[in-house]
Amino acid sequence: MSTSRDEQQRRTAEGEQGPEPRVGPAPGGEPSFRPYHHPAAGWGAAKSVSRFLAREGALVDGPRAIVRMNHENAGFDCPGCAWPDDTKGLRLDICENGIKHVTWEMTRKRVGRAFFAEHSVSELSEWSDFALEDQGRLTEPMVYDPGRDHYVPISWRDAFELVGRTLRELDAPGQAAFYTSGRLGNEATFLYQLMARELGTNNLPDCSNMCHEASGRALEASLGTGKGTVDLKDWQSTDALFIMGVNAASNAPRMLTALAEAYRRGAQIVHVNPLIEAAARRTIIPHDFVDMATGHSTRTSTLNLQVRIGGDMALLRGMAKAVLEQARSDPKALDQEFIERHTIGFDDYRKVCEATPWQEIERQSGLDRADILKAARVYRDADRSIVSWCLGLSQHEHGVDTVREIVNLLLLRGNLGREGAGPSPVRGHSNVQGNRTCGIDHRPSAEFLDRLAAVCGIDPPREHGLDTVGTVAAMRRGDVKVFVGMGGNFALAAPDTLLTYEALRSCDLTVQVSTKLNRSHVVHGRQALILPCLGRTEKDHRRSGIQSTSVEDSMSMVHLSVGMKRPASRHLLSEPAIIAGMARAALPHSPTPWQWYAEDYDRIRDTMAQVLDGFEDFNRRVRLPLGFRIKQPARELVFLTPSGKAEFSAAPLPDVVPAPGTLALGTMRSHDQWNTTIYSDNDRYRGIKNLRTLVFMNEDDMRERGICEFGPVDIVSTAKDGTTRSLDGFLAVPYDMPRGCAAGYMPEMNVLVALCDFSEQSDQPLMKHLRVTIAPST
Ligand SMILES: Nc1nc2c(c(=O)[nH]1)N[C@H]1C(S)=C(S)[C@@H](COP(=O)(O)OP(=O)(O)OC[C@H]3O[C@@H](n4cnc5c(=O)[nH]c(N)nc54)[C@H](O)[C@@H]3O)O[C@H]1N2
Ligand SMILES: Nc1nc2c(c(=O)[nH]1)N[C@H]1C(S)=C(S)[C@@H](COP(=O)(O)OP(=O)(O)OC[C@H]3O[C@@H](n4cnc5c(=O)[nH]c(N)nc54)[C@H](O)[C@@H]3O)O[C@H]1N2
Ligand SMILES: [Mo]
Repeated sequence: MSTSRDEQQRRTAEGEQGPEPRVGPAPGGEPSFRPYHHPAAGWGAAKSVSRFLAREGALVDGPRAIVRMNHENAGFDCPGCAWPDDTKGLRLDICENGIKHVTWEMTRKRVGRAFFAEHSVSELSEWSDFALEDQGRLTEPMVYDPGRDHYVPISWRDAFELVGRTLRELDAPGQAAFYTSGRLGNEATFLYQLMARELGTNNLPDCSNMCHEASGRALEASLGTGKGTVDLKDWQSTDALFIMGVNAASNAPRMLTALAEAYRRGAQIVHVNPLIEAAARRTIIPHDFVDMATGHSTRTSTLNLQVRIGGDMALLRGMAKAVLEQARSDPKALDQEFIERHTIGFDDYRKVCEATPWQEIERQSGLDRADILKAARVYRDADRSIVSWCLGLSQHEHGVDTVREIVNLLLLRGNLGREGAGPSPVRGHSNVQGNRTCGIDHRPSAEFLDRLAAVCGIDPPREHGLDTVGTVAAMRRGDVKVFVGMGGNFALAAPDTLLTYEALRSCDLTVQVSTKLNRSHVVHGRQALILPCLGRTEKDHRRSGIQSTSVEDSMSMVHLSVGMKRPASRHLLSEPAIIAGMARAALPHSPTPWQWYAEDYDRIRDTMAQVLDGFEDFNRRVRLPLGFRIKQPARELVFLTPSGKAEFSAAPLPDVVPAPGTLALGTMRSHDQWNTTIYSDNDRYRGIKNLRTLVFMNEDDMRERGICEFGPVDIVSTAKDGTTRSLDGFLAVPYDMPRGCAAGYMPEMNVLVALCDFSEQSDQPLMKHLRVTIAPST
């Protein structure tokens, strides 16, 4: 679909735009809905890739780059998702969405000074998000000129001085916040947190605050580690996989390979999701050339359970209850020895399971007892089980309790610390896990700060800083005056869009370090900078030679990524160089050798090796063929919990059943988007074309409300504080999902997510569980 700029300009000029600019490209045709019956990946994916490459004019650069992606110590890490590289190394382990993502960065289009001279910021703010990003790569630093309402060029030196001066003049360091999006490499991450802490603040909000915060906190509480304990080899040898709350075919497509292999091996694969997503059916693995040629597909599921939104904890409790009931006659149903030696809290957990009536478990999960027993039998019969999950579990009020319930279930049968078993969260951004490991944490531990202080000679602040929600609120109050975004698109990714806009606009200075133009550049503070950086695919040439950066995947593997493409512009700087530039200007008396670090990342790694657990001998180990795996104490059955054991939790079941007349609505991604980056208005696996402003509903819920297919509806969300937010004129699409549930796309629906609606357990915005009413448009 090729609308973008010209069409967009015409529409803008003719005043056709509504008050809110569109997110996706302008419609290229009539919206349509035809359920998709083909296997995931396969030729559908191949066709989509070739169309995309053709549109992006990347036919030459694209394929060559892809061959260099995710290869054993050569080439760059796919900036797509955080799924680990296949340890079999030589296979072309790539996916449709990874290719789109890399090509997106390698586009030949450029946004230079002429572009900014031509278009005022007011004009740009009327453009769709698609059109903004579609202009191509940013090429030089720009500063906002309020008199002319245009971005104008600024030298790197003056840009750093503006940041430095503004930070130096703050009344307190806590008046600045430093956001990270999960693509930032480990070395830049380390420098970034060092800068913030040397300035004197732990205000380090990150995308994780909206993503897997709940998973980290739950695993920390239960197992004394914030991460999963399994790796890809475990996936390749497990007997049963439970895949919960993830749309893998779109968001972690390389998981399809693991699922197909598991199926062929005879493993059981249980999908838990209100929707039956493409990964819960069949796949043709793109790198399996014989299957591609013959059209032979492999099943990727043995059981699908359509829970209600928020009903996962009830299902897990039901499975545990069934296993405990069986253990009365069959002691082998439990791993008694494991429970006695390695865990604490079992008796309380058993009591809470016994005390939770089946009727309540059925009501809260939205599933029949018979179906829950099927899942329990799979779990009971498997010698080794892995439970994997993503946002469908984490972005909820009770996300922490739910992930802890996963661990409870695993502990019952000793599914931890042995091959083929354990918890396996699917992380989002390619280095979001590495960010946390390397210090992006608004609640750092005292041990980490002590080591940082000792090694780096600084006096880091001890009080907790602000997370994402806290930062928006503080900007709005005027308590945070400087916002620095190290990647990402805060304006669109954060909840409560209009309020987040207000918050960013009330800042004295907003700084966005980015590769492409996005909403966060046109929704800005009184002063604003756009600082363009190298992408992961590009050669990073510093004084000591070509640099590499390291990243950590979902399964704790750390490896190097080396860009090989010529940079999009010769004025781009690497992220470490930009951070060093800002830090030097903001901290004139700093003991940290910022420039020296930015010249050679080996020097940063040497310091990291002294500060971070598990990074000993970093420079050598990261250069091993597949990098190295950070030790997971819980995998060795060493639990860094207060009791020194794995801790059962015994939380009561939350009430997630929607009140009469209301629905639970979850926001999610389409197949053709990467968070706030939208590639097209299609969602292939869900059968949608040319439409993003939609809401998926159960057919009976539609009928009851007098809503027909593609009928326009108004959606009103009610927040915890009773305030309401609304979206009008979205089109309803009947979908196979439980009654009482509805779903639609982020970021369009972020307008509905109240800032005050965050989980008490994780502080995560409730992006998967809004309380809404939906009615035909008036
Ligand atoms: N191509 C592509 N890849 C991506 C991304 C992208 O935007 N595009 N984003 C990356 C990022 S940052 C992340 S965090 C991940 C996100 O990966 P996902 O977690 O797959 O992201 P969502 O699209 O939000 O989909 C959530 C899934 O949870 C289901 N769900 C909703 N509510 C519930 C519930 O209550 N229970 C259960 N069991 N399921 C539920 C939805 O039906 C949907 O299948 O993907 C990463 N990878
Ligand atoms: N309603 C709702 N909201 C959500 C979610 C949801 O499920 N529902 N999901 C949440 C989740 S899981 C996440 S992770 C966040 C995502 O939030 P963010 O990470 O803030 O958003 P992205 O869309 O991934 O950021 C895209 C921008 O990153 C910049 N970029 C790309 N590559 C690079 C690079 O190499 N370096 C730098 N410096 N910049 C780069 C580009 O300018 C691009 O426009 O959104 C959250 N928001
Ligand atoms: Mo994420």
